Amino acid sequence: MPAALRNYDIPELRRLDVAHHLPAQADYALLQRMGGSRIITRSEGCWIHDGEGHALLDAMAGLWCMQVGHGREELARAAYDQMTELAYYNTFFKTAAPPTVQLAAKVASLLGPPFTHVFFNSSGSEAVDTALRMTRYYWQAKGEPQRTVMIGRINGYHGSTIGGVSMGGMGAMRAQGGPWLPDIEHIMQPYAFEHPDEDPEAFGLRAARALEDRILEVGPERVAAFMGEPVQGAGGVIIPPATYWPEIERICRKYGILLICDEVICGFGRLGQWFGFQHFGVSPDLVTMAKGISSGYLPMSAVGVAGHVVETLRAADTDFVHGYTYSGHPTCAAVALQNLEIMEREDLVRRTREDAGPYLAQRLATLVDHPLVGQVRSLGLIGGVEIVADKASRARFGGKEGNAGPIVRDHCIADGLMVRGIRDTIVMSPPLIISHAEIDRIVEVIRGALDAAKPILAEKFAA
Ligand code: PXG
Repeated sequence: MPAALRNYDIPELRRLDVAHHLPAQADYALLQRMGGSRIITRSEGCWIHDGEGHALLDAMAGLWCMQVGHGREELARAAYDQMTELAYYNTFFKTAAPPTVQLAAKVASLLGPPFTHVFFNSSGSEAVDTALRMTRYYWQAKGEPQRTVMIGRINGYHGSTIGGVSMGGMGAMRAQGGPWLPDIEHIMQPYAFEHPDEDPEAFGLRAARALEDRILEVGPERVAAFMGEPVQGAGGVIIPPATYWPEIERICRKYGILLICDEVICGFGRLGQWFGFQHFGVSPDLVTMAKGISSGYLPMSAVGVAGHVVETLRAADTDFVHGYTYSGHPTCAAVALQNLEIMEREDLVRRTREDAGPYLAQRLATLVDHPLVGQVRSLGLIGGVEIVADKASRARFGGKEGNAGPIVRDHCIADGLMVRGIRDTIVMSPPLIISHAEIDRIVEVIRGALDAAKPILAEKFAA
């Protein structure tokens, strides 16, 4: 805790917010009508506090990122110590700082074989751009420069840069502008809930085979890589059937294309293993990661690179002309190292797998009797509650996607629970330190919000 809590002039801050600040992903007219953003002033553990005295249980861990929770003095100290010794230096001049090199070795060891190396950036979007550029460079170095086609998925999220939106399959983002990068294809997502008549395992295979169909359509000699999140996060917490990833891997190997797992959300314990690919039992060639690597205390991201890819880059014998001012930032690296140290000391990955994750699943399961709940799903500490108008037919409110989530979410937030409403799903991704009592609270608030929203939804979307 800071020595003394600062006193803020909240009305003035909200006025300045409207007058001068354009926040991320917002409806600026709506924000103006609301009189500005909610000002969050302090936090500890799994809780955030706003300037008007409300406490909210942070079931989103910031933005899917604060594995060790809020208020860790050790991380502040790691930043202070590094800043006073060497706050910043670059990695362009054949130079590197101690924590940068140590973090690379640490992340490579957590990834395990065949991973040997790591390329650093600051954000998840930058990691995705690095993976795209490295993939192209790799195929050039291999003497197959015609392999430029990347394959992603509908509702995949890979960031907000032009590269990230191009690779991603988010309809609302892609509707704003374009043209996006050429040579990027999108296949169906493994969203079993939408295919109730199919056996989930058979559906998983069918969804994966959409990759093979697309490779054959495009021409296998033109395909560079497939990129996917082990569990689609921002796409609504879509957990694929167990058959899906092994089949994706088999297809990538059959056609010799690179497999890229975007672990920006799934990495660093979220699914109960250090990385999501470890849970699903596959072995990618590149892994993008961010968020949990530093628990969001400072911006840090990375691309894990398998040894055989590194060998190809080395054989190219030219500069990989890519990098950012802040690639391998020493202070961010020092904080990330300390964050991983805390995660290991507190055994947070095992705790997620064996204790908190199963407890969340068990508690979410108590919601299935609710008339609005079509499905609950979770893996480790990521979860979703899918809202339906009719349980038997799985019909959605208003007959199409996206009407119910935000309404139920607003009730949750009003009752002190920060969750997201993605289309018709309430999603959560709490800090890995969350207690059983806090998990109970999440489920209790969601039930209350569903009860409160039921008549509103029924009236608004009356047939
Ligand atoms: N890949 C994945 C899988 C992500 O979830 C990014 C890349 C991009 O990371 P940066 O650090 O550039 O934001 C993400 C980020 C949401 C939401 O709507 C999700 C993310 C970011 C912002 C909002 O749930 N994920």
